[in-house]
Amino acid sequence: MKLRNVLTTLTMTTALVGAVAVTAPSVQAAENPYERGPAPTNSSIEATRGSFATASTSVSSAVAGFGGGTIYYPTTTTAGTFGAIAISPGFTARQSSISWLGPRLASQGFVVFTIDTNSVYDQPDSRSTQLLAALDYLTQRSTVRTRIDASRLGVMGHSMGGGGTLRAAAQRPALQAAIPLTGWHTDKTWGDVSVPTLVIGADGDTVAPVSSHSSPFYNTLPSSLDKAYLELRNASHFTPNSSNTTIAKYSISWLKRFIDNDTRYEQFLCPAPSANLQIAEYRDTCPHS
Ligand code: 9J3
Ligand code: ZN
Repeated sequence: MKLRNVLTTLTMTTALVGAVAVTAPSVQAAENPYERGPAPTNSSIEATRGSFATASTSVSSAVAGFGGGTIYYPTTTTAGTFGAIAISPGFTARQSSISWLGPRLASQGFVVFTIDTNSVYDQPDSRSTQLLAALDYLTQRSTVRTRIDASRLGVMGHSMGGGGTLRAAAQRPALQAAIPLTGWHTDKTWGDVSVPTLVIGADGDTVAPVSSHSSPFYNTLPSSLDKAYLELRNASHFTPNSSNTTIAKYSISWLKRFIDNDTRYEQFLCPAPSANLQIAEYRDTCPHS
């Protein structure tokens, strides 16, 4: 090679190296455009609030398809759109029974809709229909719709709302995550679910015992699915009705991992946490896809 060509090659190489170094951060960001908030730590997922300031807005019970509710959302408009989650309460209960999850999850970077059902006596499959109606309202008609990425949605619910969560996952495979909390359903077979699902049960639940609800729910979900089973220790059917760090930290990790594709949270899910003072049992299908 002639000297001039060597110099040209060197110059081009230098320019390329420089360009790669300059663009590396944005290339990395482009690998996951859905990542929101700082890199997580065990403290950050256990904290009572995440890094985003939040606000809330009420939705009237006169709305069609469900019983109204409260939308909790990050106030920033410069961090991109957020994934969204609808959460249903259980039999005879109202949104107040699950409202602690609103600011807890929203402050981590999600739009969270805690709903009331049309009737507090509605059964799980009705709660499924209402959760899906609430998500449609959230993304199409709500005042915060422009803040939401409608392709990244999830569902949660307590008890019959957890049964509704499983049904909603079976009915709408486009959902990205589902988390039934001490779920209750007469249907014990969930092989038609293709939505990543974290089943949370309680060892002392006498209303929806894990042996006849959460455990068979988890076991009958496809073995090929990204799924996990978290059995809370020294916990009851009503443990999900007040602030609970174990529920929060694994719910946040699951929602981040599957709604935001945020693999920074994989460290909290795989390998599975061991049984401890808070966890009676944990099962999963790690590693996640
Ligand atoms: O939503 C729930 O708490 C379901 C458990 C229940 O009360 O079932 C009774 C039929
Ligand atoms: Zn079934």
